[in-house]
This record gives sequence, C-alpha cells and structure tokens, in this order.
Amino acid sequence: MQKTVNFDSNQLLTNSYHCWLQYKRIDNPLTYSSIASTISFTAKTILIDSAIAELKYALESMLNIVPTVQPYPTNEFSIVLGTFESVNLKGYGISPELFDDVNEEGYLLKTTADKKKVLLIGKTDKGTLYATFHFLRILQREESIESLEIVEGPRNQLRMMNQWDNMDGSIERGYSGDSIFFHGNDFSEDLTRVRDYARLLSSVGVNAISINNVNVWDVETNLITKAFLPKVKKVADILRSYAITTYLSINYASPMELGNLSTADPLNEKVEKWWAEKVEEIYNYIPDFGGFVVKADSEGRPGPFTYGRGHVEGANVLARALQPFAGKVIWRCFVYNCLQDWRDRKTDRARAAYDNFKPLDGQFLENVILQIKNGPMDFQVREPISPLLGALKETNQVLEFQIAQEYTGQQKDVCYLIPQWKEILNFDTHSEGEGSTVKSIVDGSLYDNKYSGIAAVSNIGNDVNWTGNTLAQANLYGFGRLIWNPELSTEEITDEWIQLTFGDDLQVVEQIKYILLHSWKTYENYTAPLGIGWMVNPDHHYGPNVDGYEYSKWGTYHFADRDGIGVNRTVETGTGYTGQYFGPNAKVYNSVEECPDELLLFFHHVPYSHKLHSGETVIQHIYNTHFQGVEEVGKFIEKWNGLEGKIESWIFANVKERLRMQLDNAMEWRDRINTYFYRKSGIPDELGRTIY
Ligand code: GCW
Repeated sequence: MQKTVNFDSNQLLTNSYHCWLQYKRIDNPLTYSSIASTISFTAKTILIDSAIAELKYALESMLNIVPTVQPYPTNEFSIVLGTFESVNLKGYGISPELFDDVNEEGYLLKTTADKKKVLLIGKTDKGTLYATFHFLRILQREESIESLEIVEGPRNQLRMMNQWDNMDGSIERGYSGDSIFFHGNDFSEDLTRVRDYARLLSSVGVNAISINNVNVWDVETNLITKAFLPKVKKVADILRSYAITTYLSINYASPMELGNLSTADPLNEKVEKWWAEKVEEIYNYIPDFGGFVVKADSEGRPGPFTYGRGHVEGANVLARALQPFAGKVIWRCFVYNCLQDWRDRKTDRARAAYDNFKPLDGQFLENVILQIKNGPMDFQVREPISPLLGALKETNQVLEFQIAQEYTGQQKDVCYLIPQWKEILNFDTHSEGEGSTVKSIVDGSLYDNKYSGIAAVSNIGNDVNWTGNTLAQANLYGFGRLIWNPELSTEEITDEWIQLTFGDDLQVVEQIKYILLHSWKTYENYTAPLGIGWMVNPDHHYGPNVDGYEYSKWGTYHFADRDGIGVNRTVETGTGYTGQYFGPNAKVYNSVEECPDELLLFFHHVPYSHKLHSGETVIQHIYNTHFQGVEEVGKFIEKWNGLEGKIESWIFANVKERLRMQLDNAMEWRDRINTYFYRKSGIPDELGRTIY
C-alpha cells in the first residue's frame, strides 16, 4: 500500500505518536503543583516503578515540575503510590472494606482529608499502575483533585489484544504500516515502540496480548523454540512491566513440524508428551507466560480434524500441558467451511460457529477459553450477534472484536466502532430469560465462568501515528475503556479521547465528536445495505464489489435478482439459522414483519418493493442511504476543514487526506450499489437523482 503522508520517524514532528498520552502542558499547573512536588511509594515493584516513571514523565511534561521521589510518605504534600497491603490505611482513615468489591486489579484513588495527598492505592500493584493512569487522565483534563474518592476495578477479567503480526514484518489486515514486533523474519532490534505500545495499552487497562498472527506460518511456528524464546522473553519482560501477559499463537501441527513426530493427533501419547515438554520449556523462559491462542481447522490451518478428532480433544491436550503452569488455551471458534459449493443453498456460514461448538459445551478443560467473534460471519459493519453467545453455559469464553477496520474502511475511512461494540455488549440474548446481556456473559457473571473477557484484533502498526488515520486511535482507546467498564457511555469515552488527544477547545471537541459519532452509521449507509454485508472486493476487502463473493466458495451471498434480495435464514423455508437464537430473538428474527430493518436482508429474502418499518421500500432505502452516506462524508470534510489552525498541522493533514480518500470510496460505493440495484430492479429513484 502506498503511504500518502511520508513521515520521518527520526524526527517526531507530531504529537500523534503519543496518542492519548501526550501530557500536554496544562493551563493552570498551580492547582496541582504542591501535591505533584513529591511522589512517595510504600512498596517497590516493577509495576510501581513503571507507575513512578510514568508519573514523573507526565508531571514534568504537563506541569513543568520534576518531582522528588521518596520511599516514605511524610506529612508533606505528595502523591502516594502503594498497595492495599503496604499502605497504612488506618492512618489515612480508610476502611479496608472499601476494597471488598474490587479484584486484584482494582484501586482506590483518594484525596486525603487534609488535602495534602492524593493516594493511589491498588489492591495489588497492578491496581496502583491503573490508578496512576487514571489520575493522569484527571490531571490532563484539568479536573478537580480536591476531594477525590474513586474505587474502581475492571469488569472484565481478560482484556486482550491480538496482534495479527507476521515475522516478516507484515501484518495480516494491517492498515498502518508494518509490525512493531517483527522485522525480516526475526524480532525487531529496537523494542522502544513495544514499550510505548505497552504504555498505551496499559493506560486503558489491557492486560494480555498475543504477539503473532493467529495464522501461524513457517517461521512463526518456531516462536516456541529456543531459536526465538529468548527474544519472546525480552518482549514479555517489557510487557510484564506494564501488567500485560504475553501469549503466543501456535501452529497445531507443531509436533510434526518441530518435533519430527509423524502425527499431531491430540490423543497420541507422543504428541501429549511433546506438548508437555514444550510448554515446560516455554515456562523456563517466561514463568508467567499466558498460554496459546489457537486457530485450528479454520481457513486451511491445521487442527484436530485431520486426525479424526474434534475441538475438545484438540484443545484439551494443550490445556493439560499448560495446566501445571496456570497457562490457558484460547481456542478460536471462527470455524466454517470455506470451500462450500455455492449451489448448495442449505449450507449457511452463519450457522457454523454454533453448529461446531454448541454440542461441545461443558467438555473443555477448565483452562480452555473459547474465543467467539461478535457476529456469526466476520466483522461486517452490521451483523446480528453470534448466537453462540448465550448458548455456551458451561464453557469459559471471551468475545472477539476487531479494532482493525478490515471491513469498515481500513483506517482510510473513519469508522468509530464504540457505538457498535456498545450495542453488542448491551444485546439481550435471553439465554436465561430477560436481562441475559452479552456483557454479563462475557464478564463471566451470568454463567459464573472461571475465565472470561474480551479480546480484539489490534489496529496498530509502525506508522508514526500507530493507526494510519489518527482518528482510528479512538477505537483503540475506546476498546480499552469500554471493556474495563462496559457501563461507560459512548459520549463519555469519546469526550475523554478527544480531550486527551486534542485538548478541550469547544469547537474542536464538538466537531470531532460529530464526525466520530456519525461515522459508523455513515459507513453503513454508503456500503452494503440492511445487514447484508460482503459486497466488497474479495481478498483485500476494500471498496465495493457487489458480486465479489457471489457464486464463490466462501459462503456469503446476497442472492439479488430482478425481483428481490436477501438471505432466507428462517426456520420454515430458509437455512434455519434463526433457530439458533433464544425465544424472543428467534421469533423476531424469524419474522419478516418483526425483524429490525437494519438486519432485514441478513435474515430474509424480500422484494425490492418490501416496505420497511421506516416506511421506505427496500430499494428506496438503498438509494436514500447511499446518497446520504456520501453527503455525510462531505459534512465530515467541512467540519474537519473548519479546524485548520486549531489542530497540529501533521494530524490535520493526515486526517484531511484520509477524508479525501473516504469521499472517493463513498462515491464509488454509492454509484456501484445504486447502479447495480437500479439495473437489477428497473425501479427508478423516487427523487430522480443521478444513477448510472
Ligand atoms: O476475516 C478473516 C480475515 C483473515 C483472518 C480471519 C481470522 C487471521 O479476512 O485475514 O485471518 O478472519 O479471523 O482468522
């Protein structure tokens, strides 16, 4: 991909490298300067060292103060870093019960009664680090610290980033340069960016990462050998100092490729022994290694199916090897037939995850976690919720989001995904009756799972601003904040990100907010309509191609003909997919009358003249939304251009350029889609606009 803005990374011309950790000089440093004059700590650990380093750096940058760092809190003004165990809670009049409801990552952030100190007390030192980042957000947004008393802990346990980085430096579905971890089939020599990435992730609470692509190719298969383990350890050491646990994606055929065994059959004794020894070797290097992420029997990758075994046997052999070290197997549920015959109208890719995994509920060992993509297909701009969420009642599970904008504009187009993720987390599956929300399933509370959480495919690369389009940083920030606390509103998260990144000029905040909050809907408007998805160019997935996946083996169709469009997934006459949902959802989706407009064509095949709840016909909706989508992008451009001079020029130019590309893309989509459906249906636009 050609880079449109060249940047010499030796001269950091732009704040966008620092994302939301810019620590800009604040207007009234005096408000904070006495307290910030000293940092005292009551415990000394790697994490508290990181917290102190961050504080020092940030205070100097924001307040122009170089604080004294000292081991004991005196009576003087000070920021105090400590842990539940090490701080004299009584001395500060703090009831230990305040900590009852937070886990080891939680914290208390409190101003003392005499207003001379701010206490950052973690339940453990992890909490201290998170409290520090929270405190720095407060300072950067110039909020009052007069009477802080905040008790917080993360709602989700595993908060994970999945890198799809290959060791040649490329990134599968990467839209912002090359890998920061790997280069030339080896680890990057300079790991500065890994440390800065760790700071960014930790500042929003991410606590785990898998550093290599789930498609594990030849070189990467060797990551679990002594050729690379010393370097994995180096990276893990950096990540650990920001409370982030390292995982690796593995090749299921490793016993054959690395161990010279004739099979990788999970029930073979030699295979079992090989994995046990391999895992022990890994833990010799990295004693707190997280475990394996596994894409098996999916899109051509090896797995237990080759040996006539299933996912349970496949995952459990790894789980047995990892169990003595408290390691975990994260087994992906993205398993479907990608070689299907398009003539076969019964096979439905949407059914696949549920059909494969629902029957296995309860059979996985305790340290196996199934990772489930949010939708049944693949991160389209609009999909229903995966029916597997709620269907697994006795299996540890994590939800998988995609921050990388594979199908949502590839970080050229702006598409802010927090509203989408919120909708997903708030969705009521009805699996245990009303109130069985996705967020209560993935946080482990509904089914009392031992392990649970949320993972996401990362959107960063070595572009100077990490994410290609600077506005795409908001998705990374928002992911962390939202999964820490799914009750945060989209507005709160958005305001935070904008203020931390751009400051608090009212016009800047309002205009950027407008763009972000309208961007998902806008992207949906000018791309595939009403939940149908997939009208993209095959392989690279950018730009329109209405029939790109029609008549193909990947199994995703829109079935548009002269009379109508959509996929019949009803129980009676379709693929039966709607039957995978619980009671009210199954009923609503199965009914062409009740199905929500935005998903109508995902579930039903209807004539172009079908009237939506909105009152429009399907065909008129297609025309209207596509014209509207392009107009909206025009508005984004106007709003952005209005900020010239108020935004650092590099960032201004970066986003301006991306918006220009977005406009081209939106117009291409509008004209292709409108023209295609006009020609198919012969029905003209009621408003007589230009359709080719
Ligand atoms: O959507 C598909 C992507 C693949 C990806 C796969 C997956 C890593 O197009 O590039 O492979 O999903 O999630 O495994």
